[in-house]
Amino acid sequence: MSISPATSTYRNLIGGKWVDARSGRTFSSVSPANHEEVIGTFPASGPADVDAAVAAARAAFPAWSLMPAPKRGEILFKVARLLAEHKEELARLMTREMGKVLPEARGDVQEAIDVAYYMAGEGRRLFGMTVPSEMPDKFAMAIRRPIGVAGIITPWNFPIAIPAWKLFPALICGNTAVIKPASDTPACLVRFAELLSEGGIPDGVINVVTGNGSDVGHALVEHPDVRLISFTGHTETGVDITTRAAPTLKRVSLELGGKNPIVIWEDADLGLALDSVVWSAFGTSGQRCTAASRLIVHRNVHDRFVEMLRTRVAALALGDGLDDKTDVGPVINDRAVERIAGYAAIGRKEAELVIGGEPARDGALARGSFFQPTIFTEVKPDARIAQEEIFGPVTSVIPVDDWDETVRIVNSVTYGLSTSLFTRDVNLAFRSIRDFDSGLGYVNHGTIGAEAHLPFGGTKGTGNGHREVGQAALDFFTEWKSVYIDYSGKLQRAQIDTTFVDQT
Ligand code: UN1
Repeated sequence: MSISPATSTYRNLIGGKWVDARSGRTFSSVSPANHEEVIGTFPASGPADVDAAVAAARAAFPAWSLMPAPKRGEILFKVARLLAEHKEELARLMTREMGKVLPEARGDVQEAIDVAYYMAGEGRRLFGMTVPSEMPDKFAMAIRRPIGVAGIITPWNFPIAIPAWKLFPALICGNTAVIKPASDTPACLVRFAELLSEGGIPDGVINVVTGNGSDVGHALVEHPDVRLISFTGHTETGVDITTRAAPTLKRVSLELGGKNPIVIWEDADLGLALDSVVWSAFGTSGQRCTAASRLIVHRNVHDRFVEMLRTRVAALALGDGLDDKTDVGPVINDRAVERIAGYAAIGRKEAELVIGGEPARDGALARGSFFQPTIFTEVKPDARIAQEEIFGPVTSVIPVDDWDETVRIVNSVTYGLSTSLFTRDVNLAFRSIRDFDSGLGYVNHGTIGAEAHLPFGGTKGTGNGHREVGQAALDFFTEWKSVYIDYSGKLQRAQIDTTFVDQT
């Protein structure tokens, strides 16, 4: 296994070799904090590169899937240790490439390390089931089987954690993979793949193809030898992937958008709610699927809370995520600034602007893609800024008076990823868990910060019913095989020769 050169020219990883795109074309990744800083150049790949990567993954499948799972786990343990050794280097690369502040980038790498350890341990479990047979002298069990080549398409907002969420369960279950990283964060993924290779993942078991969605993504999703697709990103892309994957009957796992509410009840600890809101709404510059983009606040505390929030947000420092004085980094690129500014303009018509609402271009910020942390209040639950995912540092306050109305508003969006309630009332806390329609529910904690060993995913338009990480990930990346071993030495007909008790 050769390592990609130390220069800023990166290559695809296909069958253990670092190679250029067949076409020789390249694209660049630039820092969102400073567009003059080029992170590197990458292959602008196409269908021929995808074909080669899928062929390599397919060729590597028999040996990898037959390797005892505990041995695959040992490799993942080594990978986990290597990632931990390189945590700081990976975090700095991430901050340069996609902008999140360094402590958050470290958290992103830590999430990958956590998943690596968890899935490494799964190598000694991958529990199936044994059940008693309805016949005498007959054994019945179900075992998990690897499926084949997984196509993994990852976003830029968690450029190491989310590839880890998808890759490590895929690998421990015995699948091989072709990964297409987001075009905004290829360097993070290539460096991650280098460390995986160094940790002992055999050639061809993971393959990396960089490039855009229409050239690489489509080819991967439509490829007849790819059996699984795991995707995190925009809802429209998720729908398109589902459609393209249908003719070859692929299994598809989607993690899509969110419009996550934090409900602040009149009895809440407002100081705690404030800290949590600032973190959930403006962490990663609001670019998390789990970001709190709706604050549903009881009227009795609304004015006080909004004033507390305005004061805190006014003091947030925007800047380069590598600078430890920075609270909020850039957004991913100038297209994102334009999209967010478009929503801010809509918000001005629909609601009252409390603070922010503009791109941030003072001094050094002009070199990158920055948007002011923005709050609207008196937002109607059905306003566009309260319904559509903005994916930026913008949050909408919706005042409420009663609980039933609150539940209706929480559930009034097409998404169902993460919901949160701040209250001291234990009855309301349990009702929120029962009644808020979401895949993640928090009490006295913001909407972000899911841990790596519980299922992650959402209801309604957030996905298609699958969950990532934890045990749930194993269900996506394996297929069940039910096995019956009859040691009676005679024909025993299921459902027919069962004469022990008269069931009539
Ligand atoms: C995402 O926003 O796409 O719970 C993932 C969290 C993180 C993962 C977020 N652990 O916010």
